[in-house]
Amino acid sequence: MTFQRRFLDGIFGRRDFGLAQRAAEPLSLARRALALCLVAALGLGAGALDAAAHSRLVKSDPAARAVLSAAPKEVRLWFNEAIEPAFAKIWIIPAEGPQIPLANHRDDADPRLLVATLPDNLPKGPVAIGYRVLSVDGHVVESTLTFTVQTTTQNPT
Ligand SMILES: [Cu+2]
Repeated sequence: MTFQRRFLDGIFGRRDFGLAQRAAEPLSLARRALALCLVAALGLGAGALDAAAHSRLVKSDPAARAVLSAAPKEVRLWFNEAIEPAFAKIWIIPAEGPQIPLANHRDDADPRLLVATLPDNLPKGPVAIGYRVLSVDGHVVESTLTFTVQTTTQNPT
């Protein structure tokens, strides 16, 4: 584990883990996460076995790129394996300003489901959600998803 960490740090540098916090490009983030896992797999010589143990998002509600007529009350993230909420983080990435952390909890009926409560004053337009979970194999998986809350054109005038 220590060797693995040092190996990764040597290649990517520690600062890279903080990059996600200011990155606005989900694609490059996803690529980076994939690269991390591949490098880790090579470093371990475990190949497919290690990649198979890596947490990944399989479904979400709202779905990525969904366009909604009303602001949702929560974000639900389903993973391919059980997630430990204590080591999970979900946050809103505003167009400007600091991240807004969201309280999250695991669904009692499904250990693979993480639920984050959204604020009531969620602005209309695109909403970017960041999430970070700890895989069973010890790798941190971080990515984003974006959905859009439609601007209503109802004007009571
Ligand atoms: Cu992994």
